[in-house]
Amino acid sequence: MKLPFFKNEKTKDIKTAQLVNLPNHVAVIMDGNGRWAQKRGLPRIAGHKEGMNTVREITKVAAQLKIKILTLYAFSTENWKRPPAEVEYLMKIPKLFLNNYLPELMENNVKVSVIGDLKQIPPITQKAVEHAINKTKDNDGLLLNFAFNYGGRNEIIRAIKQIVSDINGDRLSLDSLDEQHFSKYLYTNNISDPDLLIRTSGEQRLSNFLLWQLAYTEFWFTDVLWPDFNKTVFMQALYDYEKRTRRYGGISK
Ligand code: V0D
Repeated sequence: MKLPFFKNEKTKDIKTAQLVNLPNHVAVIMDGNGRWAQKRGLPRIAGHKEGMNTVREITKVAAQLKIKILTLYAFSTENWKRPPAEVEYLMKIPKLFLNNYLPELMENNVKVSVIGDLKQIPPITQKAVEHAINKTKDNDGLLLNFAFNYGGRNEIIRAIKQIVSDINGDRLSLDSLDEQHFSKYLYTNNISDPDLLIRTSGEQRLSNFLLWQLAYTEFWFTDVLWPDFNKTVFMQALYDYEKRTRRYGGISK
């Protein structure tokens, strides 16, 4: 892979000066954890565990770069179809992650949030997530937003049900419903749409992620598996984003 931006540069230092057009909101489909493990003859869950370290690293980089929002696709509504042992392990990850990294998230002024249906996940996991949301609620740095038990179509149906209920209860008039108002009924209410979507591991599809919100988003794909994703690859995505948006910046902004 070519990395022109980093030619002769120390990649350990983040050079914000060169990134003049940073995305506000980056969304990531963290794919390739199982494949990473299988390539090494390890069980898939070893890949999920390794993927946690990448979440930690990318969160730190995003916070330092002063990116405003990082939305990570952690578990989709379709992921329940995986083998029960794998689902069981995945459900333990948020608590494991937060037990290890909540102090570091606090140090980096990171605010944790979740989009998706938390009601269906094990109570122990729910409690750990709610604790983290509460503990970090006054932080005003990076918003680290996990899509957890999230599905884009489900989110839209849920919004429509709420809208119909509000119309029937005279809390909303049908005439006042427009795109801006509709988006208030989505999980991402108050969160701006992603500027950049990254998907790792070579697949190039949305997999039911943020269907409404990605309407105008720049997409960036890499063959790198999520456990191998790092600061250098992330910076490459940001560099490519800058190149693309700068080309149209004159007329679009
Ligand atoms: C596994 C790679 C952090 C993708 C990353 C069950 C698959 C590691 C969280 C997390 C997962 C979620 C909520 C929260 C704090 C942390 C996470 C899942 C999977 C879904 F409040 N990593 N991570 N959640 N993986």
